[in-house]
This record gives sequence, structure tokens and C-alpha cells, in this order.
Amino acid sequence: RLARSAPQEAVVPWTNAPPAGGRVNTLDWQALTSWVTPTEHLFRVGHYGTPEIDADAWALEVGGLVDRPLRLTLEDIRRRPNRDVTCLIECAGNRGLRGFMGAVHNATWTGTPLSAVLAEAGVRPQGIEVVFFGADQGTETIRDIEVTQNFARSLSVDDAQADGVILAYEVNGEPLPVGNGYPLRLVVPGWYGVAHVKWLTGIEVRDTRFMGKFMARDYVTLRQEGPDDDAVWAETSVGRTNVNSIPAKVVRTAAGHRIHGAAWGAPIDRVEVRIDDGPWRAAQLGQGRDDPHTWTFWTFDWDASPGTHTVTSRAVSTDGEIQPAPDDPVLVQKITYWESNGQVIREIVIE
Ligand SMILES: Nc1nc2c(c(=O)[nH]1)N[C@H]1C(S)=C(S)[C@@H](COP(=O)(O)O)O[C@H]1N2
Ligand SMILES: [Mo]
Repeated sequence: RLARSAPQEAVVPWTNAPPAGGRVNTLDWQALTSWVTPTEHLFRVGHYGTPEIDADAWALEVGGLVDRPLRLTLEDIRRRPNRDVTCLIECAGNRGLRGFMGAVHNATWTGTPLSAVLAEAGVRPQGIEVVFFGADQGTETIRDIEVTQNFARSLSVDDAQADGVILAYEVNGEPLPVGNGYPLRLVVPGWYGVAHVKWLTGIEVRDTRFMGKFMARDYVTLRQEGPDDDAVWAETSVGRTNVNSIPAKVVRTAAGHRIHGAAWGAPIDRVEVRIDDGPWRAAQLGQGRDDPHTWTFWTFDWDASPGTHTVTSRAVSTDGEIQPAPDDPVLVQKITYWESNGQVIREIVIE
């Protein structure tokens, strides 16, 4: 038998790919093989650092405008009905800054449905907003007042009760890592990362809109609508994800070259690939194509000629929304870097 067979397949590296890893452990797209992101490769974003929580002393308080306030220990939560939710989570800042494009993961979270917890607490009719508080704190200046605040985000009562929204205590079959929200986090499929509150300690129902920092001051998209001389400045809170895709890697095979990529952010109708300034051509959709909340892997067989090339992909949602080109007015008129879902133009040299 052969002592060692020569590798049949090799990744041909992009010449303009930013490094992966770093402070927030961004994904290495060129090493992408697993549809479920392994736990050690989950990126981690924490605006107020990483709180270390003693799970034995920890409890979740559910209060505000509810008939029966609850206090649930981790044991209480684990005893409740549970389900698995596989979903993609992308930081809304992903790809908004040069060289930051791996703040994405697609993992399987296990937890208890939030809707049943809210039903047990009994949301009062005047409740419109559900606020989720994390254990992590920071000092913020509001006008000239300094206040210590916990990380918090809210959802409308309807959005909070949606199917698939869970209080998650496991990822990929293990307790949450400290960096990803141990002991409990919110998972809201279809929303940008900021909605998935980690290190959860409190849930409060209120009768007013919640205007905390991460709803109304940070993670706010500022976009010009209309012409320069008659502009309206739309300021919107980062919420649901936008249609997106990326060419992940090129693999040289015995038969030629194959481009592998991912698409996400909306139910995906199709992904198209463009080489240099050529026509858009359809990619083959693979794993995940039937689930709107996961990423969809795709491939494109490329009859590559030697030389320098660009590789661009664009996803199209089932609603007909097309992932915009980087110079699309919809992106150019967006002043803040959140929700940057422009097409990624990769560069490569084929030998
Ligand atoms: N408590 C708390 N939850 C949080 C954050 C935070 O700073 N504090 N950051 C949010 C943001 S901006 C993102 S992108 C996701 C990242 O989730 P991950 O670290 O598990 O990848 O967590 C969200 N949940
Ligand atoms: Mo984020």
C-alpha cells in the first residue's frame, strides 16, 4: 500500500484576505469545512468585557409588566422543555471595517423557548417591549451625566414570542463557553448578533420603547435617503439581517478549480458568481438551502485560466432582494458601518 498519497486538493489562497482570529476570534474563511462552526471557532464580541459568572449563585429574573414575576435558576431552566436551534449569527459590524469579515458563526444552540417563559409570567396587555439585560456593565455618558449600565437590548413582544427564540444554555452540545454567554444567552434567529444578549440576568416587560445605548445610540444605522439638497437622514436600530454571501475559498482539484462559499441573512433563492468583469453565473446551492436562519453553502466550478483574477459573489433572496455591489447607492449613502452587506471582491493568482 502507499505510505502516503499526494494531496489531491489544495486551497489556492486569496491575495487580499485579511488575517483571521485576533481579538474576537474571527472565522478563517479559507479553512472553512464544517457547516456547523466548531465551538472553538465561534467569534466573540463583548462591549463591556467578559463577566465571569458563578452559575450556582446566578438566577434569571423575569419581571416588569407581568402577572407572575419569575426567578429561575439554571436548574429550573434546564428542566423546562428544550429544543435545538441551528442559526447563523453575524455581528452587524462585520465587513463594515476593512479587514473585518469573519464575525460570523453558524452553530447549534440548545435552550428553552422564550414564548413559554413569557406565557408563564403572563405579559400584561399594556406591555409592548421586552428588555434583555446582561451581567456585563460599563460607564456611559448621557449628555453630561455618567451612569453605570448593563448591556441591554430589547425586542417587541411579538418578536420576543416568535418561534425559534430561545434562552440557550448549550452550544454544539456543551455548556456555553464563558465568551459566548455562559450560563445563559438569548438566541434570536434572523437577527444581527447584537440582539442575542449574552450573560443574561434579567428580562423585563415595559410599556414604552427601550432606548438604551445598543438600541438607540450605538448599533444605529445612519443613511441618507433622497438627493443631497433634499436629504432625509434615516436612523434605524440594527435589527434583522440582510441578504449576504462571500466566496470563502478556492480549491484546486484534479478536475480544475472549485469555489466554495456561503450565503445567509435571508431565505436564499440563488447565488451568482462573477469572475473578473464577466457575466454572473449560477452557483450550486448546498447544505442549509432550505433553512432561512442558517447559512447556505454553495460551490461554483471554475475553469480558471492562469493569471490574476477577481472572484465576486452575490446572493438573491426569495423576495428578490439582491446583495448590493460595494458602490450601490444603498451602501454609499449609508454613513455608519453597521449592516454592510456589500458584495465581497476576492483577488487570486492562478498558476
Ligand atoms: N451581554 C452582552 N451580550 C452581547 C454583547 C455584549 O457586549 N454583551 N454583544 C453582542 C454583539 S454586538 C454580538 S455581535 C454578539 C456576538 O455573539 P458571540 O460573542 O457569541 O459570537 O453578542 C451580542 N450579545
Ligand atoms: Mo456585534
